[in-house]
Order: sequence, then structure tokens, then C-alpha cells
Amino acid sequence: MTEQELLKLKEIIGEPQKVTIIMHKSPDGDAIGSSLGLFHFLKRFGHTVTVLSPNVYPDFLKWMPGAKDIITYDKKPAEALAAIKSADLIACLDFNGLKRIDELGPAVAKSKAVKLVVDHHPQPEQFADLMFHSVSASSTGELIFDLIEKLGEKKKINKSIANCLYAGIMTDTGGFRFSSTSTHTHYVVAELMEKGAEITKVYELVNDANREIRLRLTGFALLEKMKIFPEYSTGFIALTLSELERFDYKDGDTEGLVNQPLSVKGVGFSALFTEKEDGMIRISFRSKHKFDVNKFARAHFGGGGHVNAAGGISDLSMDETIIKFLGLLSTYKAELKGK
Ligand SMILES: [Mn+2]
Repeated sequence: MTEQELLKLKEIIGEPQKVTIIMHKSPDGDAIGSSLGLFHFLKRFGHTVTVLSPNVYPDFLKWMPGAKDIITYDKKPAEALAAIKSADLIACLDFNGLKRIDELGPAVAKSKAVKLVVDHHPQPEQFADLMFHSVSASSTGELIFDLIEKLGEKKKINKSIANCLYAGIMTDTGGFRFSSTSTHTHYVVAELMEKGAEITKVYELVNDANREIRLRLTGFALLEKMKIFPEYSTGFIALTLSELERFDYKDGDTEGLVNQPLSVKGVGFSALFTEKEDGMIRISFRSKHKFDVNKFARAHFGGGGHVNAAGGISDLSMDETIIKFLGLLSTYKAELKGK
């Protein structure tokens, strides 16, 4: 963001405005944490702030201050669209392509509001007036802190803002272990702790909020469904819709499951396949080291993301999808074995 753009943002924030914050579809801890962190920050300036999500968000994020005020498009489409129509400023957080917000995308494209993107995903689309974007940032939570600091308003950060941003950073860095975690990330966290971030409480609220049946789904997935291929340093878990239904599946229940195969010694690439109600197979990819899952997902499964974390989709059946995936492993064998 140029100095000029920063000044423009300062000017906008200086006067009470209608601000609408939008997070990406199937929001994760970072999308919700950064959005609610910005929500509480802007409220301190007397703005009227609305937070939108395209669809429902997982239960383990409902504790966040302000979460109950999030308007979800799939439940309240008219209200969500009205909030976009009436906005002076639209802040798009943790995504940078309008297709990531489904039906909200065309409404944002049409809006005359000033548009701000704060994001760390690669290859951003150019639809915003103001862009605060860095692929090297660990999380959008970290970037919201940076933006607040650049605006010279760090003193405005209170406990609610600190807890929301901390939750975003903690979840997006896998608890400060992904390679996106930098010295700057730890500086930001130190500052958030100064402002009252409750690190133990946030950890427990996020991680120790399992429904019993969700933990049993994890157990089933690890025992029966995880396949490991040492020859490709790869592991995957595939869950069909009927298997998910057996465990009373709710959105977010498989969150984090894709990381499990990576904890097997020697495994550097992992995939999670889940069958959706419409028969599509949703895929999450994770890797350690240099294997670029963003490229892999873009090239073969119509998706994308980061070097070490990406998503994709398949309209083949589950079995066909897995056959396709296994076929690709042999093509990528050299890269998968090279650390
Ligand atoms: Mn993120």
C-alpha cells in the first residue's frame, strides 16, 4: 500500500462511515479473527460496521467477540446484499478473488464503495481501490495488526481486538510452526499480548471445543481411512458423504484433519478428500518443505492457495478422484522425494 493510499484510508476512517467487512466462503479462524478484529477496531471510531460471511462458520469459532453479529448470506441473503449496497467502504479480508465469496461477488463488483483488500494469498485479482497485501505475511490477522500500526492507531487495540487477531494468527500458522511464521509474526503476537490477548484461553476455546462425535470421526479417519505411501512421502484421508453422516458431520468437523498424515515421519505431502452433498469432492492439500501445493492444486484440481496449504475440487467420483491423485504422485515423485 502506497503512502497515498494509506492517507486515503486514514481520511476515510476519520469520518463515521458505513463499513461492510466480508470474509471468504467457509471461513477459517484467520478469516473470522481478522474480520472481527477489524470490526472491533473500526467500531472504536464510531463507524457502523457489518460483518458478512457467505455461509455458516464452524462452531469452534463462535466464542469470538462479535461472532454472533456476523450475517451469513446463505441464511439472510437480503440483509447481506443490503449491507453491500449501502456500504461506503467494503473491506475484503483473507481472500483476493470475488469468486471466493460466491453470490456476494457480483454485488461487490457492482458497488461504488471504496474497496479495501487485506490478504496474504498469492496472485491477487485487481478489483480493489486499496490493497494491503503480502504473501509473506503469516495471516490476515497479522496484516490487520500491521495496518493498524501503519495508521498510527496501535493504542486503540483492546482485548477483544487482540484476542480475535491472535486467534487468526495462531490458527493460520498451525500454532506458529508453519514456515510462514516469521520473527515479525512473533513481534505482532508480543504486541497483542501487551494489549491483553489471552493465549491460553484462545488456544482452549479453539482446540478444546470438540463434540465427542467429532473426535470419534477423527479416530475413524485415522484408523480406517488414512493411507500412507512412503515411496511418495505422501499420505491422504478420504471420507465419503455416508461416512461423514455416520458421525453427524457439521461444517468444520474435518478442520485440521489434513495435517495428520504430515505427522508421520517422512511424509511431506498430504491430502484430505471429502464428499459434499452435491457429489463434488472437496480437497485440501498440505505440504512441508518445498513441495508447492498451490501449483499442484491449480494444475490438477481447479483450486489454489499457498505453497504449503491449498484447496481444490473434483467432479469425478471419490474413487476416480483418488485414482487421478495416485496417478499424479508418480509424475511428481522426484519433487515429492526432494525435501
Ligand atoms: Mn489466512
